[in-house]
Amino acid sequence: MPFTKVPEYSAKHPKPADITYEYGTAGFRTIGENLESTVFRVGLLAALRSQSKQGQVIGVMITASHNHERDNGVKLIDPLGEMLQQSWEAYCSKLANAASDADVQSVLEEVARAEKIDTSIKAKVAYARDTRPSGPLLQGALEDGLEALNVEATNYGIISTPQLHYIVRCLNTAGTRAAYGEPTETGYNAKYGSAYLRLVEGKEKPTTLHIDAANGVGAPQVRKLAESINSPYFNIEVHNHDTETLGKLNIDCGADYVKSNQRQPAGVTLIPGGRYCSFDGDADRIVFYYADEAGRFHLLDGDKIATLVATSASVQTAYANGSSTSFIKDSLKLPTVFAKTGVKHLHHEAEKMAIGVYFEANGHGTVLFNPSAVTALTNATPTSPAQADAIERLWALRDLINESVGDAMSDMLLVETILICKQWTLADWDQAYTDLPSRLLKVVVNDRSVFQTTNAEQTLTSPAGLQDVVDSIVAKFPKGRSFVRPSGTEDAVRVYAEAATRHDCDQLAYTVAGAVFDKAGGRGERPAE
Ligand code: G16
Repeated sequence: MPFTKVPEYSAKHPKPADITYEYGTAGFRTIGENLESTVFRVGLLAALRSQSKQGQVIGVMITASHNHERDNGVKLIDPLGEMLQQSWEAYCSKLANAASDADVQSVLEEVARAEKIDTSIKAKVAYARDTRPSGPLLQGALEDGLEALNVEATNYGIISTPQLHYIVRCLNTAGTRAAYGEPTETGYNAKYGSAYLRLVEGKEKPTTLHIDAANGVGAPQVRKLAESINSPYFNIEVHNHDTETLGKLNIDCGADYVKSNQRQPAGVTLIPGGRYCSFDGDADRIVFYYADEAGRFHLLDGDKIATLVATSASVQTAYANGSSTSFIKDSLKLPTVFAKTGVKHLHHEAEKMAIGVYFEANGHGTVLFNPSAVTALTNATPTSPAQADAIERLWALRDLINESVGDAMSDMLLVETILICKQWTLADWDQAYTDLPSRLLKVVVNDRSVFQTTNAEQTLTSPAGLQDVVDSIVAKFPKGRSFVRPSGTEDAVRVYAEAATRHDCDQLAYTVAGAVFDKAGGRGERPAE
């Protein structure tokens, strides 16, 4: 029997009795030291997932991305580098919560039966982790899970999340017409670096780009990318690059900090005219920013990136600033649709479009070329040198984009390319439309699972009556919009608000957050301005 060794291995990684795990927005996320049994079990499920895909390589990434350093997480990556098929998320949660070692074996048998898996197929898994201190322990647990099912496993070390997505896609497309590139760090740098140079060489050179790497894995990786590009067209200075000192990851820096606090990260002094961006802890998000002549901070977030990149269509979440949505619809005259928070939801919507641009306001996103667009490009016969050049540039653009997932480094090169081609400063880019003031708050409650939503997470269906309260508060503020949803990566409820003025927006956000706190079991400090 294929699973007979499982209970013995499982006994080395016992599940804490009092914790219930859930495969959330981006896999499992919680305090790192509580994740050992879960990561072990994800290793087991990765094997089955690979077998269900006839032995294609499945990725396992150990990271908690933008979350606190004490947290960690784990997620599965499907063969084309996309997020795990959603119907398998329930298996993940069920396996993670199996009470005994024997139950772990039974759940695996159940999944194998339900999915009609041929367990004689050799399973293959590629795995990596970020720089978190709990990473080595969790990696050990994962390796036990892989060993228990005799998986052919490859460790890609400490790399960014999007690099692992890229590698998985490369491994599974090697030798086919859809070959994506060399499945190595060097191959990644060569592919994106050379596409970038194909697009920008000959244009005016950009000034230095200052990168806040959140003291995470993006710091060493972006330096290697720069070494590979080795050109005055990519002149960077990396800040917050300390991946050694404990307690620094994502603290007062990184894309999430900059977006949430609407201010520059610690360790970076903004000089008017300077160009700045921030990655998050595993380099799958990016936001840009600058200071104007008066020293005022200006943020260019995922919405601004989407509008810069939008050429065909774009997908947003409820967090998208109302101004960006009107700009895409009314000025660019492009369709825009809304999806639930989580790259996994946006990705599927964008796949339906010929060229789909999707970005979350927090800086997660990418561009997808669907097969019809690729075929059209392949069959295009240029009738002039200008057309031939345009076609070549579209191919280079496709090579520049990490289609498997949102990727801070590839998105950074994409934005740089557009700015260089347009000869735009960050301030020029910012002129396209003015964001409505917005605010994102966190409320800690006794039980966030009572929060349920509909309408792409913009309307609460539970707790009963709370949406009416939110609506009545919103109605008092010109251009007011607010919604409440449970986080899928942190133990908190998120409150988003926007309104015509900064003062109104803050009042709206704190009033809604206060109502959530009072009516739905708030814990700790009541949110206040
Ligand atoms: C993850 C997801 C994102 C999501 C974010 C916050 O980001 O990949 O799609 O927007 O969590 O999700 P939530 O509001 O449900 O906590 P990351 O950068 O942590 O991987």
